[in-house]
Amino acid sequence: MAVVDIVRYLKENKALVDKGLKEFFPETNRLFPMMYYSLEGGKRIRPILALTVYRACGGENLEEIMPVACGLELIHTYSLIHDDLPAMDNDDMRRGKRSAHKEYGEANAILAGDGLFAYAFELFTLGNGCYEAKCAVVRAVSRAIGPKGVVFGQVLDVSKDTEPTPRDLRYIHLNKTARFIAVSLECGALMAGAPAHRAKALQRGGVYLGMLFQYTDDILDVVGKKEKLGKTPGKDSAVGKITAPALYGLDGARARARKYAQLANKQFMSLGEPFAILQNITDFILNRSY
Ligand code: GRG
Repeated sequence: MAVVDIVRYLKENKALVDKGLKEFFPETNRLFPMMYYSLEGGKRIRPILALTVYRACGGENLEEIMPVACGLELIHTYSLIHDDLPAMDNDDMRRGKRSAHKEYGEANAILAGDGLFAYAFELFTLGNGCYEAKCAVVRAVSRAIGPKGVVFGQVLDVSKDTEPTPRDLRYIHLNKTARFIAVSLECGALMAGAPAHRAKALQRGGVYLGMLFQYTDDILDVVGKKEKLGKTPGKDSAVGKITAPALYGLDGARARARKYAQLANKQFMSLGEPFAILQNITDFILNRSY
């Protein structure tokens, strides 16, 4: 595997995504600044994964992938706004500042989320990618985030009616987080016109990467620092959420996170040298502190 300065790679690509997002946010009306407020400050992991895979699959035209990459970030941000609402996790802080409902009130926060969600699908249709690829992106994303994906994962996450089992945890992590990370990789492949078997292989690796991502998120909720996380740690355990450390202890959760990293890397390695950067990203996520 080639030596890559992964911190620099992520920083450069985050800057690229931030620039792309800014261009999609002219001050059209007073809703747009409220939507943009919540967009600022994220790590941009999902769009970076889409860009990375797009390039690894031979894609060379940023104008083709950028609207899709930004659309993914809009949907992710929408999910954070709604996740923070009093009816859900009731978080006052997000991305290092007041969460949307604290800043603008609950009704405006809900609407800013709705605006981001709808605008994302408009972005998926923009750019000079081919019609079939855009359609495939809309289908794949809708499936990953809909009633058999993220929304269902969130239903399980907010329900407190059963004694949690390892199976419950796996199912929540898979639906709430992993499917969305996985579809971000798949979108990169689809926009680059990669063959279906390659897009599927990337999606499979993305599921392991997404499971790893949620494990490290759970672990950071226990050991992370507020200044680095940009949100208050300890909230999940305080409200009795089912998390990896709650079920397996910190060491057990860390061991399982390493296992998911290995599974992701095995899958990415099988795809050949152009995809090696995904192994660097996996290792970064395994060891992340924010
Ligand atoms: C239809 C997408 C959709 C959602 C509706 C509200 C809801 C249902 C789902 C919430 C899902 C959720 C918030 C999952 C947590 C995923 C997660 C690990 C978030 C943190 O992601 P980071 O660390 O955050 O990438 P930044 O701020 O860096 O982008």
